[in-house]
Amino acid sequence: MSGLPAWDRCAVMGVVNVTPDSFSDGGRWFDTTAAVKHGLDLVAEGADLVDVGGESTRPGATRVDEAEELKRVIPVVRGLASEGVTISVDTMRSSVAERALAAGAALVNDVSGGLADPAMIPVVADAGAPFVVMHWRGFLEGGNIQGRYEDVVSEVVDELRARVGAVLEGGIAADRIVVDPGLGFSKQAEHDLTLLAHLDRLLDIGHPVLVAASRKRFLGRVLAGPEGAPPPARERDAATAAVSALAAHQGAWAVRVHEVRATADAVRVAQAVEGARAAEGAQ
Ligand code: PMM
Repeated sequence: MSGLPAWDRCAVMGVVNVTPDSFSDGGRWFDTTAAVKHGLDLVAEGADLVDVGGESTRPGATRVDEAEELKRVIPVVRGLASEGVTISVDTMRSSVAERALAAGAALVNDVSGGLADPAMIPVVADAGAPFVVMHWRGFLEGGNIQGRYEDVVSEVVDELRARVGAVLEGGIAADRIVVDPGLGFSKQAEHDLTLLAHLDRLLDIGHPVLVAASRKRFLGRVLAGPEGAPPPARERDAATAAVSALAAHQGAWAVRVHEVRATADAVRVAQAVEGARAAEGAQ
């Protein structure tokens, strides 16, 4: 396999969290059969690939041990792969990535960008698999939850460039690297919004960009307004689809979402608008 899976528009990555405690959908798909069925439903709704994860990354979450993560993730990857689904595995552990790739996963999505486990980059390099490098400043505990920036866009871009350098040095081919601003990871709502306003700067890094805004806190803040209480995570799907349209319009490679249908429509609309622009240019 060379490069990344290719689509003719921004891809839709549907999320299957096989966890009892993920912040937006924890517990709902915490069983192999239910998780595989959910992944297939997401594909039927328009997902191009499915991101399977067995560890919650929400602030203050305790890490699951390796055996438990393997037990959650691998059967779901196997089940979806046997149905021909393109799968990414959302893990910070090299052992889980390695087993998931052997079970049929097509790419590795590591929210730590290879920082949490030094064996991650060699494992992905050996497998020749694509790798998502997310911007990460460490586990979400204490002062790390909020994140401090003088200039969030420049700092995230510089830190991502440094990680991409390390990943390349570790032997992962340039055409298999995706970057991700890590919305909500050591970032406050205004940081997330500023990053979305400057996706062009992330694209300038020179790798496809993944945007994972789905149901995140900053959307709760936007919907709540200055005084109000944020709506619960599951009431943030229309806002998520709005971000999907904006991200697709700006040239994102993929958007990672829990509710696929509205985002599948959003990326199609963005593609149609882009098609109209291209047709005009061709006249
Ligand atoms: N966010 C979450 C999990 N995995 N992967 C990438 N690449 N980027 C993200 O921003 C990201 C991720 C946390 O969200 P969830 O608990 O709702 O799945």
